Amino acid sequence: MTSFSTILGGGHSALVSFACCALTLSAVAQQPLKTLLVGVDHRSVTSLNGEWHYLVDQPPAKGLYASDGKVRDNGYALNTHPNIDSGPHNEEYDFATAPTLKVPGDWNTQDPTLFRFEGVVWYEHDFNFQPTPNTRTFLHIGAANYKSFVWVNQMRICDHEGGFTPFDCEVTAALKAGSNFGVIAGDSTREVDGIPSVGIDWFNYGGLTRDVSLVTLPTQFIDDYDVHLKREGTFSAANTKTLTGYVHVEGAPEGTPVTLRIPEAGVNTTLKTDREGRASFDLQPNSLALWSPETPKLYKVEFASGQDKLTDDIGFRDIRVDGTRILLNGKPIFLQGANMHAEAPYRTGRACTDEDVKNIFGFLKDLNANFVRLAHYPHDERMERTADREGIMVWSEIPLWQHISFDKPEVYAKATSMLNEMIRRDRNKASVILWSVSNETPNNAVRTQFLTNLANEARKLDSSRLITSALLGPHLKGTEMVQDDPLADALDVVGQNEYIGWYEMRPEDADKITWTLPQKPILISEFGAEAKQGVHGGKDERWAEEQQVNVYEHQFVMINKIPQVRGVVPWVLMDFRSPTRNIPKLQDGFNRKGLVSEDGKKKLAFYLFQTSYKEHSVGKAN
Ligand code: GCB
Repeated sequence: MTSFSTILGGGHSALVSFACCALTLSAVAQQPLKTLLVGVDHRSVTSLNGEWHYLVDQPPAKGLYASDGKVRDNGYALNTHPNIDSGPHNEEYDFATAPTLKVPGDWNTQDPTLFRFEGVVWYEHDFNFQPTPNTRTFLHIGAANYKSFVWVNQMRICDHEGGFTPFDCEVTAALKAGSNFGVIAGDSTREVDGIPSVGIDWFNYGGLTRDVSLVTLPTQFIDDYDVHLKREGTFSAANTKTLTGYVHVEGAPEGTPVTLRIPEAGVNTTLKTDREGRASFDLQPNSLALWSPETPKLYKVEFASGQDKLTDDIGFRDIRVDGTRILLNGKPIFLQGANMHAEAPYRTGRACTDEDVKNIFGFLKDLNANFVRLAHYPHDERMERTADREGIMVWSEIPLWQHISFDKPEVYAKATSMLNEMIRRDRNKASVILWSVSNETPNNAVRTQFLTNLANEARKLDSSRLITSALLGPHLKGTEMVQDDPLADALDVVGQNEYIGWYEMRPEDADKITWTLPQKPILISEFGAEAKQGVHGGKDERWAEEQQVNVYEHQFVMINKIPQVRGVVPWVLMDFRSPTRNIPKLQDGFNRKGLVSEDGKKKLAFYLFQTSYKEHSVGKAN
């Protein structure tokens, strides 16, 4: 069997650990597997979404943690029904009569008493299951913030750390015919050595925030694949004739056949797995229509091996840097974008439904955007799927935000795990053009080494995309800005965040500022000002929509003078909840730099961008 560390990289085991000891392994034919199944949303699964009973385990969370900090397998995890009316007295909890939360969904916006709760909440769900011989079943969790501990029928199945990426834990041995139950303890406590660390400018929504399902597969199954346009030294029509990649079949002996078909491109080929279960290929399709924002063409790609089959929708395109230009399919592009947190429009809470994603893309399309930075962590997979279909290019980032413990090897292991999980989930999405390793980190040698290693790790995992990070600073010297952060050397595209006109100086000062920036493509990855929707006033009146417009107008003057700017990404598309935004009546717990309010009302600055993007009046592709 392929070891887990082979599948997801050595660091991953630090994040997802498999609680083998609680299982009766003698009853299990194969070692249970923890993995990350690619394309789960294109498989037929048993959804476990819906109502889950929940119990709050207030700090110090004695239901979950023993006094030595170890996770207890003999507490709430057992889901025993307590003796409430008669002795002997035992643990005082009962899932059966507990209220329910909707999964997927954060707990904060579903129970008013949990609005600001950061800690441990237990989830329990009863479900029916009929095992099928010669299959393996996985519990798929789209994301759970921040740590998860999983039991099925009292057996500890797996743990996971990281709030924004999926994981799959094998439950074959734990399931039985008929009624079953799953118990998941979620701990959203912020930790200094977590990623992110304790200080964040977004709401720390806790819980099972994305889809949960059971995925039943044949004993040998396709768990990972990568199909992309081969990247030649230069881009030309002659150089776009090869698709390259691999299909990985878990549990497959060497020589196992794998069929790869792309009917529309005339591909129908049988590959063979190697000793690792991986079937690599280079193949020549009929001429391909390349994916682009104007023509977001997706092909049906069919994979089959033994009893397993799966069809995905995949686009093919080439993205590269040439000097200070970004080329998509050989053509220089300018990214007209917006930043977005995974905040649900209108209803608030963590975005996780088709409706949330539809609303977000509605704003982007209306803005005439061709690009979105999904800040500051991987979002729901629906976002990339929609971006693929709608022709919106994507920046995807791990939650390595400002200060984290760069000096700790275990934190590096967590970062590589999150990077692995992000890339593995989305490497087949044509819309994703940039992997970001971090946002606004302090400029020092330890940090630079950490992030340079991480950028190289990202390249090793995926050599077909561009690597970026959002840098902060430098501070203004007179009217001059000189960005000399050495981290830029490790990046293909440099993100520059700056808030001239809001956190520093006056809006009109931007007109006179000159920038010295690396000779690489630059994205102005954050800029903006707060405005409360509906507040009107003079152009210098803080919190007025007119002032936000004024800041952006002066920013445009400045940006248009920087030759290597290849994209603008205002902060931020929509107002979002943040624990640090506490000015009553203006912020009320929201960061108000949105072009749209959280209830979907457009501010004046939205229309400024809409027009500028329509007329392509900010920035140049060349
Ligand atoms: C930043 C951060 C972002 C904040 C934003 C702000 O530089 O990258 O996460 O939310 O500024 O509004 O201050």
